[in-house]
Amino acid sequence: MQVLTVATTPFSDQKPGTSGLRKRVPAFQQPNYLENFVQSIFDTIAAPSGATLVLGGDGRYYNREAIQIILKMAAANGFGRVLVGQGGILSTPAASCVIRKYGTYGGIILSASHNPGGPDGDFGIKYNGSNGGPATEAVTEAIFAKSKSITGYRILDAADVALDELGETALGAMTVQVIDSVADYAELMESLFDFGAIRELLSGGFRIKFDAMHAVTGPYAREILVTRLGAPADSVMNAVPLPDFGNGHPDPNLTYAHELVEIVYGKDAPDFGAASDGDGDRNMILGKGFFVNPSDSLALIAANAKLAPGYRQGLAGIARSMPTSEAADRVAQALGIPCYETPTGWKFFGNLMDAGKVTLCGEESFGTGSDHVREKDGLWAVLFWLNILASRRQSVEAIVREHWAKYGRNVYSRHDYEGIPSDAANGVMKLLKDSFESLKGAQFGHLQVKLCDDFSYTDPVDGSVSTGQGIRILFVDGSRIVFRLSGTGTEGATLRIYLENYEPDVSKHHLDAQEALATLIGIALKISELRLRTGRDAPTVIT
Ligand code: VG1
Ligand code: CO
Repeated sequence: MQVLTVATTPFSDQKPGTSGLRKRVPAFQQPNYLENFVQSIFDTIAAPSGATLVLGGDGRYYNREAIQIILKMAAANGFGRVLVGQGGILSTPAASCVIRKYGTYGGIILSASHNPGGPDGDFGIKYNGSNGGPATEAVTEAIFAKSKSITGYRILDAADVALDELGETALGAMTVQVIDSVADYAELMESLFDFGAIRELLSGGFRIKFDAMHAVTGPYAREILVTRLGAPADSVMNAVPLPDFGNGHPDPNLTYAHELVEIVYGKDAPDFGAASDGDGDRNMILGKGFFVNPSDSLALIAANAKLAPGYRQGLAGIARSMPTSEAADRVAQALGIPCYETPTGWKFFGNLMDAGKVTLCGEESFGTGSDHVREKDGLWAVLFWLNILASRRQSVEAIVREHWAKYGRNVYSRHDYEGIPSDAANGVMKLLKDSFESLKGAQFGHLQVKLCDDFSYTDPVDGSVSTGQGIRILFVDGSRIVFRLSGTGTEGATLRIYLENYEPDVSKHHLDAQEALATLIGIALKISELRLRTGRDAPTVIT
């Protein structure tokens, strides 16, 4: 078998976004497109000869083809071994778990997460370091810089490797080891949560429904919820991963997981509902006819953490992304532990976890996780909730309402305007930045603006600075409006508006979030001229 050095020229559009490089499948299918990016990763990380790499993806269209290319390139670039999930499948948190467990030189994860898949859908790739977490901003920037000057890549001229049977195959001087996609992850979950108590809860008639959305978590949920915890088989729906996710949009929110939402709000609803996204790192939690806001979920897990065996010793600290509500901050304060505010994206949590500064992390975008891996983890959050429910034996809604009564309620919502023209989105952001001076001190009814800025973050561990992370309009009473452009979309721009207001008064906790946030929503629309500039009169998704 021969190592080929293939001459190539750079593509100008390989800048990774919030979570790796995401593009339409046809973009990745261009000759040399994937190869250039992979070689840029390998050149940047400079793994020692003979190093081990983890490789897997969420099973979306082009997963198998991409894995074959990357395996042959890894062999040609001096890796000694690659651990590949069976059939090329590894959820994002499982990949993180495997990297950590076997101490590999990081891994490559193929996923466009919650974005739709299929021949015209999205594909994505990212590198995670040896701590199991997404590459830091510095590494990401270095990969991008390499991609702009690349002149060639190395690939082994070899036949495809069989990926459906467990075991080892030689690929040149490298070994490809096909591993069980679920086993290591399931074992880790069993070490963190009280499976005995959850089994008892489930055998006592507590009914659950988990929607895998035809994405990667199907096999994980079956093994853990059905086989190990004894839930009836029909507790897991859409459990077979499909390359196009059954034409769905594997994003676990109230809009795209409507099939589950209808069940949970319908007649004969189960006691607990949950869903995960394309690559298994997100989670949506529902009770009987009740939606748990992801920011509240983080706070609740923090407040109840000691109920789970893996967290009995307590939490070192909590971190949340800036747009995530401050509900977790209140719990941290009560527990006497620090709470960090980072930019959006899991890569900012890695340093804090590695330094032992935080145990739990979360984002408003249905992302929750802990230092058991270095990614957010959908099924982990589901199991944490089941552990809490098994201990407390109350309904989901009762637990949330009790939490609000104790800490006050951080009323929260996110409005997404998806697929708007980039010019219009940039215009809104520019208008807001140009308005900082005039907005400061401005009065809107009973609300007064205290401060406006474009969020910037200094990493407390390595001192690196990340600027331009979202426009914040902060009010004197603690309410907030945040405007951000998405870094994960592949078409046009997605503008996100995050709204938050603190309500200590229990008698107002019954209010619907949209109702309670109506004034802030009005202010956000007014100061951004959003309707005028985008022609949209309603958000695409409301969370
Ligand atoms: C979105 C979310 C962000 C999350 C990111 C990756 O990013 O808002 O919180 O970390 O997706 O999640 P953006 O830039 O589109 O707002 V995943 O599940 O796509 O890896
Ligand atoms: Co995801």
